[in-house]
Amino acid sequence: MSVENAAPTKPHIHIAPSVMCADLCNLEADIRELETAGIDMLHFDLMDAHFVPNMPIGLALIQQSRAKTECAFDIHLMVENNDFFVDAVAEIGVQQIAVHVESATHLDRTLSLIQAHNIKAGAALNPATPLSALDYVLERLDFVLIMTVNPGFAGQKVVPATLRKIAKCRAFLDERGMDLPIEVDGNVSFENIPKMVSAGADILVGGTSSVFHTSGSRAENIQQAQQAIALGLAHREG
Ligand code: S6P
Ligand code: MG
Repeated sequence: MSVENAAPTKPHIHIAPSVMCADLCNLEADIRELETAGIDMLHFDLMDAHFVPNMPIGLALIQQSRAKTECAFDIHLMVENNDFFVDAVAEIGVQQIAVHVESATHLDRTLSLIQAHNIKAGAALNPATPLSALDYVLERLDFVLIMTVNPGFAGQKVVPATLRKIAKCRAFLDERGMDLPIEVDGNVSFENIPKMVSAGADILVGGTSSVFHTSGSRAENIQQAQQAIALGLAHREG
C-alpha cells in the first residue's frame, strides 16, 4: 500500500490518572491496578500551599513512586518557587513538567531549565488566563496544560468557559504552526471527555470524576473513559 493510500492513524489520547485522587495509603497497589488497566502516564500535582491553598503530595511520595513503576511521570507544578521544584523532580526522573504562567516570574527561563534537563516543558493556564500568555514562549513549549477548574482541589465542577478555550487553544496553535499536545485538567468526567477530546484535547487528567469515580473499579472506569474518548474522536473527525 502506498503512503498516500494508508489509512490515517488515529491520534493517541492519553489518560493520566491524578495521583492525589488515588488511595495514598495503598499507592503501590493502586498504581499496579492502573498499569494493568493500560495506563502509561501518571499525573502528580505538586502544590506548596502558597500558590494554591493545598498540599496533597510531596517530593518523597514522587520519589518512592518512581521506583515502583515504568509509567511516564507528568508533574503539574502549583508552587511559587518553580525552579527549586523543577530541579528536585528532574533529579527524581520525570518525563514532563508543567509550570503555571501565573506563578512564573521568569517563565522563559523556567521552561528552558525544564528542557535543559531533557524533560518536556509545558505551560499551564488557569481558567481566567488568556491564551495570549503563550505567545512569546511558544518556541519553548512541548505541550500546553489548560486548567478546566481553578487549581488546588479535586472534585470541582468544570468552569464552563474552558470548554471553548480548549478549541480556541487548538486554533491558536494551528494558526502559529505549532502541533503541540493539549493537556486538560479538572472535572475531566465521563460526560465532559467527549466535548474536551472533540475540542482538541490530547492528554486527559483523570480524577474523581472518571478514573477514580466511586461507581466502578479502576479498570471499569478507564474502559468507560476510553469509550468517551472514542465518541470525542468520532466528533473531531467529523
Ligand atoms: C487540581 C489538580 C488536578 C486534580 C484533578 C482531579 O488542582 O491539578 O489534577 O487532581 O482535577 O480530577 P477531578 O475529576 O476530581 O476534577
Ligand atoms: Mg493537576
